Amino acid sequence: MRTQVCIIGGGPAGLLLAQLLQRDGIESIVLERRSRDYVLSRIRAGVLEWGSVEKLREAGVGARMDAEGFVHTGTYLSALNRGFRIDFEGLTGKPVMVYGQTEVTHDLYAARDAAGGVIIDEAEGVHPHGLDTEAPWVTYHKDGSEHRIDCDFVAGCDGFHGVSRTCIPDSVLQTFEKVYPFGWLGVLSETPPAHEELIYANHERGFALCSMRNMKLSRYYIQVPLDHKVEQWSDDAFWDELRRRIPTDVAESMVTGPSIEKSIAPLRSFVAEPMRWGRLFLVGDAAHIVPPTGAKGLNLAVSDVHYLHEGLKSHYDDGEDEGIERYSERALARVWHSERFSWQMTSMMHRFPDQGGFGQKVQESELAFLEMSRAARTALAENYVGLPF
Ligand code: RFL
Ligand code: PHB
Repeated sequence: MRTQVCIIGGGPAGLLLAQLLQRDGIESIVLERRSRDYVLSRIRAGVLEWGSVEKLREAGVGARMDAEGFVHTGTYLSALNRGFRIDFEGLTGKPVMVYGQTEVTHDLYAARDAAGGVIIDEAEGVHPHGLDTEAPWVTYHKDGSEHRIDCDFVAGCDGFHGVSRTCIPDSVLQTFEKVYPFGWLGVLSETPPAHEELIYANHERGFALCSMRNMKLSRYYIQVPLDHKVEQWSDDAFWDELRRRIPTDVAESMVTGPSIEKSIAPLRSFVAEPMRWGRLFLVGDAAHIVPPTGAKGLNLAVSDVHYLHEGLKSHYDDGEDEGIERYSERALARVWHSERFSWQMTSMMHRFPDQGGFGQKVQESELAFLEMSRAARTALAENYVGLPF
């Protein structure tokens, strides 16, 4: 088989890239390790920056998002069981969209199917070759035999645990990492959201987040120690702990019910540089991870796709390679802004094992300053709604 761009990974980054390329007449094949059911059942991000909303519309996958997503013009931060609002729209002129990553992925698969896009799922042992030549190829196993795809470029959209990043020689690849000493225990429940906007809560017992998917489906998270297991958290224990950490008025009126999903995710900051080696481009979580506190992971995948799409389009349309040569530099500049913001939100909102009473007071003071200072709120809002691509 031959294609122009071989895309490893059928998550949001890989599918969106395939969709945008096809609209410009550039062929691609997506190789995904998992089954489609597995990919479509993963519950992950919930918040889209406005730039991501516009990119999804440009890719022709905005219709259901526009009909079913929720435009949020602000969010709440809470300390000492009392919340205050950050007015995104008033401070920056932009809102965000609450629309689950599961739905985005669903819409992308539907669009790829409608356009006749090739997505090979359950592709095992995917491996790129010849990345530092002009004629790379990718091999994989499926249905008991080995297959080969020859291509012009390889897009490594295979997430943090993918194969693509490991193909860049150690002498070239630099990595930067920070692992946080806690995780998020997340619960999805078929209950109305506790509040019409998201609430990020700082509490001396640990962070909590009230989020939502729609008016009948809510998503909550609480900070837990890294050694905790999902099994040790009954639904009742989860709801009790959540109520302790969020604003009192919200806790009192919150509707609880059985969880339909419960999982623990560790928190990490990670960046791999460069994001291009020869004819391989790293895109999304394959190159970087942010802790979820800033809601940036999926949005960074979208901005990487934007830069790569522009670069590949100039290459095929005009024979101009500046875009692909500067892909890594452009993407990384934006990645580091989001890394900084996500680290800062995480540091301000979570309980660290060694922070003590002094650290807690400093966090509460930082939140009080945000409540009091329009300039501080504007800086937060500008980052949250997303810096320009
Ligand atoms: P993905 O989604 O991990 O997709 C990678 C795909 O590659 C496949 N794959 C392979 N395929 C072939 N061969 C191999 N060797 C392969 N290895 C892996 C995988 O099966 C998978 O299908 O990466 P992508 O596309 O870069 O997308 C990134 C986002 O998924 C991620 O950044 C976000 O989910 C992060 N995130 C959030 N981001 C936001 O923007 N806003 C949020 O509100 C938000 N909340 C979250 C989050 C992530 C969370 N978890 C569980 C990590 C909340 C949570 C709890
Ligand atoms: C979510 O709804 O899953 C969500 C929302 C905001 C975040 C992280 C996760 O910052």
